[in-house]
This record gives sequence, C-alpha cells and structure tokens, in this order.
Amino acid sequence: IGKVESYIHEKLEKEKLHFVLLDPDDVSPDLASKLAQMSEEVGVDAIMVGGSTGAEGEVLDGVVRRIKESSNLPVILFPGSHGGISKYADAIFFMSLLNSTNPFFITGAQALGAFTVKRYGIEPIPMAYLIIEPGETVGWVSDAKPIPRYKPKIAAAYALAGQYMGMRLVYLEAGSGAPEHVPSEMIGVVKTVVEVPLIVGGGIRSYKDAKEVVKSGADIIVTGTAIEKAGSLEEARKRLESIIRGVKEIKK
Ligand code: 1GP
Repeated sequence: IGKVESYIHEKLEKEKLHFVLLDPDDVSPDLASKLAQMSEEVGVDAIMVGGSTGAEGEVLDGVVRRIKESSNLPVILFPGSHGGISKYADAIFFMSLLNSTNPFFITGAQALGAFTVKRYGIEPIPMAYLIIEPGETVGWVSDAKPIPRYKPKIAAAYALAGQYMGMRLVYLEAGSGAPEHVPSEMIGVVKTVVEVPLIVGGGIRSYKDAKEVVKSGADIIVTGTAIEKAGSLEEARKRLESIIRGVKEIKK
C-alpha cells in the first residue's frame, strides 16, 4: 500500500472523507489553483482530477501542476481513459468500469496506461467503478449499462465481485451533474456487503445530500459540480463548508 492509500485509511479511522473533483476541461489552471487552496482551508481531504472529455495532455498537466503548487492535499487522478495520466499527480484511481459493455473501459485503457503509470512512479489504487442510473456523460461515453436505481442488489453484486477481484475501493457513480445522487437504499445495501471503503459521487450538492449519503454508508463522498458551477469563489467556499459539515457530522 502506497502513501496516498495509507493516508486515506488513516483518516478513515477517525472520520468520513470528502474529495473534490476538478475537471480540467471545465476549470482553468488558475481557477483550479484557487479552488484547491480554498479546499484545503475548509477541510477537504483530497483533490481528484479528471473527466470524460478533454482532460488530457497539457490541459491536464497544467491543472495538476497548479494544484500541487497551491495546496498540500494529495492529488489523485480520476482518468476517463489512458489519456488521463499526468506525471505531476501523486496517485491514480486505477479503475475498472465493471458494468461497461465495452472491454476497453474494463481492461483495455488500463493496459494502455499501465507502463505510463509505472514510468512516472504514480501510486496506483485499484478501484471498482460502477455506473448507476442516470450515469450522465461518463455513462454514455464509456458504454456502461447503468445499474437501475431500484436494483440495489445488482450494485452490491458488482461491488463484491470487485472486492473479490482485488480492488481496494468501490465507487458508486451517478454521473457528474446527475439530478439526484445514488439512492440511499443502494448505498446501504452495498455497504453491508463490501469491506473496502465505499466512495459515492454524482449529484451531491448540499449539506443535506452529503449527510444523507454518508449516513447511508458512504465512507468518502465526491463533489465536483457544486463548486465548479458556484459562480464565485466565496459561493464555492460556502457550499463546500456546508457539504463538509454534513460529512463530518456523521461519526465513525
Ligand atoms: C463525477 O462523482 C463525480 O464523476 C462528481 O459528480 O459533479 O455531480 O458532483 P458531481
């Protein structure tokens, strides 16, 4: 287990966590730097960087570098494919989209990116990634067969399969900008089945959402849109502060 994964486990001993996702296609390096600095000030636990479209090459490198300069938070890549790798990041969610219908997103992109991750010495953290309805952009782009919102057992079966295949995190994804987050019942059922930490993202925008998702069983929540679309830095800070309050109120 590498440094970032140990950091996550140590923190999880004490509290639930909140990661902020910044998509280099939506956020300039300047804004990313300000948002990362502010995130650290208000108590975010890590920054994830990635996206389904355009989060590659110089655009990606520029954003990761500026975040590293302006905060001490770990930067974890959240790649849409092997294009989403930057040597400036600390770690990468080495994820397999288990409910994709296209082998490229299950093992293909991973094979194409593996040597790059090794060459740059980025810490890989194996993760089972599951798309839940509606799935939004990532669901469409990655040929997922989104898990129906009213079928928690299907999500639990995939999550447990991921754990049995050696993945050390499970991520339930409703899709960035989803009108509603992953249903509480589904989060609860998955949580009772898997032992690895459970990450939930997509459509979490408020104190109430965050609290509900964590209470249902999420160990880590991810928010992107809530601060990316905040309009101003002050508004973004306010939103983050209330989301974090919702996360940290639920004790282990
Ligand atoms: C998307 O789960 C993340 O990959 C975050 O979603 O942008 O809706 O917060 P939001």
